[in-house]
Amino acid sequence: MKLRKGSHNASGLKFGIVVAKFNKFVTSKLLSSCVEGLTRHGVVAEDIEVVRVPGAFEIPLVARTLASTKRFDAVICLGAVIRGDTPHFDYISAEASRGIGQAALDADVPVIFGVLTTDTVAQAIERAEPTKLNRGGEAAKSAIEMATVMRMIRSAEGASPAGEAAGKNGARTGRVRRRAK
Ligand code: INI
Repeated sequence: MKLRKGSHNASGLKFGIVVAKFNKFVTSKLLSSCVEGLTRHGVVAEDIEVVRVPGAFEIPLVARTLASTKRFDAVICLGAVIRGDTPHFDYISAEASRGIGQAALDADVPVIFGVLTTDTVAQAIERAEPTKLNRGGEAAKSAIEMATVMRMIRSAEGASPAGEAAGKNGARTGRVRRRAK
């Protein structure tokens, strides 16, 4: 049996982040924790590209476009949808989650769902707080894990026992070279 899992060594990896401006008092915290999480694991600032969009509803298109460029090892989506008195919440959160999942499948690149969907403002703040649940940092970790495991399972090196020993945790050594079409 072979067990494959991603690592937390992200040096040399590139990430795109799509962040919604709506509920910025929450999403700005998600963004700073996410960037902090990436850099803590070895990502340099030049390898992070942030795109701001109006709200969570707009995230999927930009996420898919970024991911389709193949310039990134993973794309991270950050937003905060907070329930109000109308069904608006349901439409936006459903479209954001469906579209973000679809973006990953369409582009064949990990796209991480870091969009909070909460009943109250207090719940959103709690989940964005760096010292508490910190979903921005969690999204960064998931992105690194997915980026490294995807490299590993795609690389010929990583797929052989010899490569497993040589290519540490699917980081740079396991890079996939895409053939020109
Ligand atoms: N966008 C959010 O990101 N969070 C919300 O809570 C929200 N609410 O509640 O309305 C929200 N609405 C804006 C939406 O995402 C679009 O930007 C807008 O509908 C324009 O397409």
